[in-house]
Amino acid sequence: MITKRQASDLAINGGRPAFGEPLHVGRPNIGDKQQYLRMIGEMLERRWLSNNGPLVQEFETRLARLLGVKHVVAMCNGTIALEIAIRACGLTGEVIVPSYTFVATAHAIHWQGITPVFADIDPVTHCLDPAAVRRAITPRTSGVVGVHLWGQPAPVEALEVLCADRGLKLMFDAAHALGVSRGNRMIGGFGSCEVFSFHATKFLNCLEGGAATTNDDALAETMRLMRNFGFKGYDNVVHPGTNGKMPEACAAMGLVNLDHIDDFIAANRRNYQVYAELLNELPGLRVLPFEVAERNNWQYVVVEVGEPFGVSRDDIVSALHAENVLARRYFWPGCHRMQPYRDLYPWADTLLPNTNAVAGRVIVLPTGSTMSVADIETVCSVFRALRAA
Ligand code: T4K
Repeated sequence: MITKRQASDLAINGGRPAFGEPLHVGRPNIGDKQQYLRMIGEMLERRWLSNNGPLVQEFETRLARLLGVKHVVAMCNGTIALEIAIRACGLTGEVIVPSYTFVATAHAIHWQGITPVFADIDPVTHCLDPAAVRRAITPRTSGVVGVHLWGQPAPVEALEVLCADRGLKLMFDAAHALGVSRGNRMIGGFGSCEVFSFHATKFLNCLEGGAATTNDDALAETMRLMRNFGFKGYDNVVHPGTNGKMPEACAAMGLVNLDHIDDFIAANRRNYQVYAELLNELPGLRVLPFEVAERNNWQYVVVEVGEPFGVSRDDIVSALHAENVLARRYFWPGCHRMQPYRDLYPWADTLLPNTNAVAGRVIVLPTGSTMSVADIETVCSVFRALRAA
């Protein structure tokens, strides 16, 4: 590995790439491989592989304790968990949601035959702007799905007041926000319910996985029925449902990783601090800050590129890719500019100036337990060399 890049040895200028192997944004954290293999061996001995097995139950119990929430309903992934939660909350008609999010948030609404109405974001936090939500309410609006983007809490208090005033349901896509607090309350207990993702690329992964969390007993019961075809006991279907069950092998990975969650957060935090220190000193770059008085998981290193940097966001990303640093332009171009939403709601573009601006200036950089400080210093030296080029 080459430790520092100068302008002349950048790969875009014909130099050798800084890294021999690609550095990924979503490289999985794996707490303890031997422990995982042991648990899989025991699972095979038990011959209980799915359908609310003992590992899923343990995962739900431990997560509920971590989040201080009454119910955790583990599911096969975050997208199905969103779909089930949206149905269980009784959302219909139109639902207000940010466009600046992973497309699964919008798809989960659209997939239920509901119209996602895209509201603009606050350009500083990248989360929903409550004033834009208020403007988007129509007689067909049934609810709001806020997103805690990058693990930064959405403006939960303002959204709670607004939704209570207007008789709307409120839920949150908390895919990025495991281990995060707001006002010293853990994300997981806000709104009617919140939905997490434990995809391989999330800082705590279950291979694939998700969960809906709530303090509402009836809602939890409905979601449990929905995730298992509506079965209540053998041969007794009491509710429409689907297959949203988390397999035991996924829960095993979640349990192993829960044992190491503090190590993952510590690695993310260290990485974040090195990036922030090295990049914030370059004019035109801003590393998205987190609220240090709260609990954070530090899992996304989000850099905004402004004019003074002198090199465009897309040229920086191309230069990083040439060095084998597979930085991402999440969540470009915004859901409203992706199919099917671009054709369904062509007017949305004019209503989302902050979304368009932020989507055009963000780069997400590799972090997680597989990244070393030396790797990060090299990645940052690419930015410095580009400025000098
Ligand atoms: N809501 C929000 C706000 C979300 O961010 C997400 C998911 C969801 C809802 C839905 O939750 P899930 O249904 O996924 O549980 C990825 C993930 O697939 C997606 O889970 C995640 N958000 C999103 C932010 O990122 P891609 O298509 O950009 O990632 P992908 O597959 O290209 O992976 C990123 C990099 O990670 C790759 O370059 C390679 C590396 N990688 C990936 C996997 C899967 C590995 O090194 N090992 C691996 O096993 O969407």
